Amino acid sequence: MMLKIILFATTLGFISTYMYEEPFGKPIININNCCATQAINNHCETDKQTLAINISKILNEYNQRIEKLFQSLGTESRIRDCQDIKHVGHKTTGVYTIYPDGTMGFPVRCDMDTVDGGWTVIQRRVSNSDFYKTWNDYQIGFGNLSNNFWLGNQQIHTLTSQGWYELRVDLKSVDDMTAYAAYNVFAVGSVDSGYKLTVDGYSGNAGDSLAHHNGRPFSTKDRDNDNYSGHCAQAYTGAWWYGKCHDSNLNGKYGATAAKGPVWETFKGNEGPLKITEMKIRRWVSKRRNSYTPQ
Ligand SMILES: [Ca+2]
Ligand SMILES: [Ca+2]
Repeated sequence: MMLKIILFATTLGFISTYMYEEPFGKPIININNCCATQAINNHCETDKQTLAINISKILNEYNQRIEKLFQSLGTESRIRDCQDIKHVGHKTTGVYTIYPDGTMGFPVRCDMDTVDGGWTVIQRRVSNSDFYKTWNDYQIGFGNLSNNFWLGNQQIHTLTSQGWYELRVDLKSVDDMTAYAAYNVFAVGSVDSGYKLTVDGYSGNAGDSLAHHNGRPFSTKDRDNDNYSGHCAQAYTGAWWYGKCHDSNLNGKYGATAAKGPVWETFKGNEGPLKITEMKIRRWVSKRRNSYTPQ
């Protein structure tokens, strides 16, 4: 199911890119006019299904070609994340498809506005939506890349396995105060580790509300991996790298108080659910690595 969703999302990118350029020398399909004049006709559904299958075949073929192309070029030529999207010349914040090693590619939101851009956004909340979701939901990701979403623990793990990543957390309170927390080191482990969090090297003005969570596996309402006799995810209506239980809870219930909301304790406390949160990661590139010791 996950693969299908990712494939579909990926293929949308291909349609908009490749159809426009008519790669086969002629238009492949015309989605908009399909069945427009015979919407009640049963043939319409059959035609649509045939069309969908044909599109899938074409796009799968393209995926394979791109995969072969990447293999022939080597790892350095892949579009691995939003850092690479930036380097190939995109300057606008929005949704792009990336191709981390070992994947067929998937869409991500790139923040090209915050401090030099090149950020791959892994979490975003800008309005009320349901984040009280299951382990499986957090594993594969959910939401809409244009507003509220969790990218997916598996995708975040894949990304942070490609190199050395920094994390930036941007926060806005209900009274429109902004603050950020940055970490020189950010990684999420494999599923076998429970998507364990690694963070280090804090800077910023929001305070360090992640230190407590360093080294903890991820917990959800249906998976208790915390360091507490009770069930942190259920007690605080969220999903996080809970310890005993939290200093931050950015996936908490939107607007909730009593530490159950999306809070960053060192910024607005447990009673200050945040209005806007964004977690974004960026791969260190060599010119900036000089001042730090690689792991
Ligand atoms: Ca527990
Ligand atoms: Ca606390």
